[in-house]
Amino acid sequence: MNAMTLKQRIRRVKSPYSSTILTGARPFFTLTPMTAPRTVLLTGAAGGLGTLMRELLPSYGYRLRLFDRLPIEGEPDAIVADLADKEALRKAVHGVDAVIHLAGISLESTFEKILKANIEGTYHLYEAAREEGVRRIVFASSNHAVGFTPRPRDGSAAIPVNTPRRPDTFYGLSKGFGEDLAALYWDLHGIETVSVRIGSCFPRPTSVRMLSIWMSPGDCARLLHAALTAEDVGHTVVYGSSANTRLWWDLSSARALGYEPQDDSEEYAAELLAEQGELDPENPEHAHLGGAFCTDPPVWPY
Ligand code: NAI
Ligand code: 15L
Repeated sequence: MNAMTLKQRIRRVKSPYSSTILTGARPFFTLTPMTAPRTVLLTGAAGGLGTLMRELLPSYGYRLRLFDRLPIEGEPDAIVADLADKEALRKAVHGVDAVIHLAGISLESTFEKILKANIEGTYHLYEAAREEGVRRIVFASSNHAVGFTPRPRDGSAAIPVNTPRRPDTFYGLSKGFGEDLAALYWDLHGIETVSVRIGSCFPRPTSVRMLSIWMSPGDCARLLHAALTAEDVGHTVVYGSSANTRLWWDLSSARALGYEPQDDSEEYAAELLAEQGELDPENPEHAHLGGAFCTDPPVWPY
């Protein structure tokens, strides 16, 4: 447990854009309410998950500001910029209540590309948030931060959220970096983050492995909403998935935020098992959480 109280942390953060003054002597050290963020920056808005969330999150009352290096059809106000562009990021976070950070390379790539987009890019985002007084970030981490963890076999315990990191790729390594950056910005600057180790979030699961880690788009929106609105999260790491019958990990830290998953991949099980068969424990692609990311090179389907 950290020694400093939440209020003490908040006092240390310079935010010229909010109005509640906590300390008379230092008018720019302020508290921005975190329980009901309205304007949320969605980075990676042009991507697969960004597109799904653009459809679902507005029904929770959020006004989304969109950011991606690619333009988005029908969204002339979206900010088209790279995470390397610090000035664009600073403008993008100006005045928002929270950020959902999805932008980045979402699969394995070269170290140099991962370094630019996922490591430096995430650092630039946190720096912009610090400079502009943003109080809450939801970071899209990944199961690949712990991808070399052996998958639970029948009867063995679910993987806890504090399992040691075992990245399966440079990509997974960058997600571990993002989680640690989030912890640092909480401890040092009082910026709260929920790091969501997403399993596989697609309209439907497409592999037997995904039956254990799938998160339906509806459940993803529910989890992001919980991560944006839960009180006093500090830095919290959660797994992101639906309430799958074959779940491999422990969802309790996500549930503690108020997340109540509604979906279960089991409705796709018969079809996928008939197509692909049961996972074979002798096959290295099937032995670990990260699936084929644990092979060199990683191959589809994951
Ligand atoms: P995606 O690849 O479809 O979308 C990523 C978006 O980020 C793209 O629109 C891309 O243009 C943008 N982007 C990449 N580099 C950028 C840069 N340097 N500057 C600005 N924009 C940049 O990926 P997807 O599936 O939508 O995933 C979103 C996030 O969630 C990623 O961070 C990914 O690692 C994470 N995630 C996704 C999972 C999933 O099942 N979809 C599972 C685990 C993690
Ligand atoms: C991820 O981290 C990827 O971004 C996504 O495309 C899927 O491959 C997912 O993991 C997975 O493990 O299925």
